[in-house]
Amino acid sequence: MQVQINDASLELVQGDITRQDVDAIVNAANSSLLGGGGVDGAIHRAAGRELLAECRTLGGCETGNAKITRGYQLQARHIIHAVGPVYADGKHGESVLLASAYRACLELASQHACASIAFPAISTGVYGYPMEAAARIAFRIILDYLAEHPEIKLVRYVLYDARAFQTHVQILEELLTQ
Ligand code: AR6
Repeated sequence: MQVQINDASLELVQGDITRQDVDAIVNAANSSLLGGGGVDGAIHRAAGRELLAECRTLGGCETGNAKITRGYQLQARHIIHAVGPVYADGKHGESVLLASAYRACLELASQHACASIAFPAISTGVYGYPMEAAARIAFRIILDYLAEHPEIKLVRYVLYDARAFQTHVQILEELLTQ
């Protein structure tokens, strides 16, 4: 699925974030920035050991924020390590923190001249954020940002499995018809 916002595209694809040929890919990291499972593990494996060495110099990252590194063995020039919230019950500021993590990634992409960026569904795996709610927040932030920042030409949202992909298509269609 592809949506046009001025000169930019928002694409939804099913696939593996580590294999995206974009300027920057986003990692769903934890606040240590020293690796983990899920997307984080896959990115560290694909980028190689130099990534961990650079991450060790960053001093971690607070929830709702993001930090950028080189992409090493990835096709992507940069990796933006975002720390989404652990979902408790929706009453602990999770939505604000998730929105803030997405916005921080987009701002870093702008600052580092990344015209194309690929996101995974941050916080929807180990961190337990309900997928529909997370998708609404992610798309709202991305669509608003693209409308105001012509330097970003492509946002690709990468869903790992068919069910997640279908859910996201449905949510984006809903948002666009509101
Ligand atoms: N490409 C795209 N999406 C993926 C991939 C992939 N290769 N692998 C998994 N997903 P998660 P979180 C999907 O758990 O919830 C780590 O240990 C997955 O199906 O990677 O933010 C970190 O170190 C899910 O929908 O990230 C943290 O400790 C989504 O990506 C913690 O997990 C995110 O799942 C972060 O948890």
